[in-house]
Amino acid sequence: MPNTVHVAVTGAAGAIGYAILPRIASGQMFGPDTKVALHLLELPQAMSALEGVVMELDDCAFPLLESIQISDSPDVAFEGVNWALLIGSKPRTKGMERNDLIRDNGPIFVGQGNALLKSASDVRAVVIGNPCNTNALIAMHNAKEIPPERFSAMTRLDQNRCMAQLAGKAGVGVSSVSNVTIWGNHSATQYPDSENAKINGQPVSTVITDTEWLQETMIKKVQNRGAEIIGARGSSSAFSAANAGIDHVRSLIEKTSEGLWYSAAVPSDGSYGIERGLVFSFPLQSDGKGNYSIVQGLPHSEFAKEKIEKTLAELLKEKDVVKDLL
Ligand code: NAX
Repeated sequence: MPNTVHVAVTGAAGAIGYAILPRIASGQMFGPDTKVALHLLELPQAMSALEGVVMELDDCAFPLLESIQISDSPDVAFEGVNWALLIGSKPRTKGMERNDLIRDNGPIFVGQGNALLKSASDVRAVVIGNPCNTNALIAMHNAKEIPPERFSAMTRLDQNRCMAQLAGKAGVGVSSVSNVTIWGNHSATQYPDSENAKINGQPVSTVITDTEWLQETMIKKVQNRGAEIIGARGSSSAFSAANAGIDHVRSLIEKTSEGLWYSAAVPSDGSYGIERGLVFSFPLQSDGKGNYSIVQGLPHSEFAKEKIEKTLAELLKEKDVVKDLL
């Protein structure tokens, strides 16, 4: 890790941008010994709002914040960045089909993949903008000389949501819950796996014996949590998404403790029979030197296999919808 980390954030004037920027600038993403140079990208019509965000960042007087650049050009914003948090994309509007959203947002990630390739030789890209798995696939395919394993998409919010549900049901603190895996797509087909998860080091099923709750209620709750929050708040998850973004990057950087894992969507290496190259959420462990590996050998019940097949089928369909962009 260089002494100063250059971090691009796209959609920086949006809701998640507003929640994540102070946390990056205060050192919560890269730690107390690393200075941060922010490279903020927005659409031309949002540059004025972005200037306001920059004023607020200035007014925080964060000791670790070395510099802030803003731009409406990906080539400029991505110049020399070490990390690119690709948050900006068009939100899904009422009545819009998922395929239309995929087609609408896909071109953004063609352009940003090209720009990363051109401007950033040592970059790790994290896609948060939805549909994040397929957007990451598009960016990766349009930045072919960047090693694919440097692209990931965020399913950490889903992992955190699942942990909170399990802790609530068991009546324990969330820190007692570990080894939760989100398999597949960041969408309503994702499979939040409690079969391999633990509470205080014990299999979840020995602590929560209500199988129907584990297989139906909890899974649906996690799959539909985003929609539930939109229903209650009138807008989508913002600070919990930003928080998950911090967790995602920290988990990629820091060595994972023995026996634990975290979830993120990364290009498949063929593990668990998932098509090679597809951006699929897996259990991961990091070595603390910038590399991760997919945890091997987790058992899947027939129930789990069926869920994984379903989310895999959705991702293969999404890939087909954008095949001309790859
Ligand atoms: P907002 O609409 O508040 O902000 C998005 C910002 O992106 C806007 O300021 C817009 O001007 C900018 N933008 C759009 N296209 C851009 C482009 N080509 N280049 C640069 N900036 C661009 O949305 P927000 O609530 O911040 O959500 C951002 C994205 O995160 C959405 O796609 C959303 O669906 C997705 N989410 C992903 C989550 C995940 O777990 N992976 C969870 C939260 C969230 O739903």
